[in-house]
Amino acid sequence: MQQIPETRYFQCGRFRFALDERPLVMGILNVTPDSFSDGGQHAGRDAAVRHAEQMIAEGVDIIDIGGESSRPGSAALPLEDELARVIPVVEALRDCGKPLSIDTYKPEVMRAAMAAGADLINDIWGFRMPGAVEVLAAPVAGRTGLCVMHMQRDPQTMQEDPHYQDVVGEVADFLAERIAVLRAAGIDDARLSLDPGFGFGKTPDHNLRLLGQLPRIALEGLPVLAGISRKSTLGAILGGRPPQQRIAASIAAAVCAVERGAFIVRVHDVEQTVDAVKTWWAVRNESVTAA
Ligand code: 8Y7
Repeated sequence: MQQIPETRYFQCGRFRFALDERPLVMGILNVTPDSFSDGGQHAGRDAAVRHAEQMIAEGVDIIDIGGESSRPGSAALPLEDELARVIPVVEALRDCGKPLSIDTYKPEVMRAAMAAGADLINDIWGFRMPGAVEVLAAPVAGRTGLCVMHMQRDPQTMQEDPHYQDVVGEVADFLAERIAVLRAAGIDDARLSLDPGFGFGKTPDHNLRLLGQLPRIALEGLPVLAGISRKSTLGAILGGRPPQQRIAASIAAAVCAVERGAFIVRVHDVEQTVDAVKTWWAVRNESVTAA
């Protein structure tokens, strides 16, 4: 008897994505502080909602909401400030029809965001902060998805001479260890996605080796998220070009990632990336119909 291959899924809170369908585009939504002096009391929230609506019109699949900058050298944001920035945006976008991801490593923000309607927790610390695994394993987390990212050291120091014997092997080993911890806590594989963490404690050559060998990161067939958009490796390739002039490079890198099996690409330039991923998908299927 012929075996029908089982379709696998990424469960992202209220949403479920088949892993054999078109790769997803995650749009980056940075929430800046509310300002009293210029735009009014809820300027940060209102600007974020407008940006989200624009990304939805451009075909975004997942919206990644972040209150704290993770850029190299950036400082940590106090808990109360992060909550005040992020939670009103989750509440405002809850019924926008797209899954909401929260970029945070703080268990208190994770818990509040899930209560407000978040579908996915994107943790650059890979759920290593005390209490993070427990929050995601608790019954209230339901089917909330997780993105488990690799980072060497911390955002303040990660770009000071990053070093590996075998970057791809070490990142894969780290992710395997985190998967084991999350499974042991009772978190279902369908909720997990993996991310090598481009730029988080890596040189441009480390990042390019990880991108080139991305299939080695797809442990156990779990979906891989790749975030390369406008990152400094692209600036290095382009002879020191600033972030706003790295758009074509970002789209090329996103296509390289999906070609190597990434299921989610995290990007600033949603419209262009959706077009590129749809085109890649049509070529892969040798048909326009599925796109
Ligand atoms: C990533 C990320 C950032 C990434 C995941 C930037 C929050 C830096 N990069 N999350 N966050 N993967 N999962 O330039 O690569 O966007 S912040």
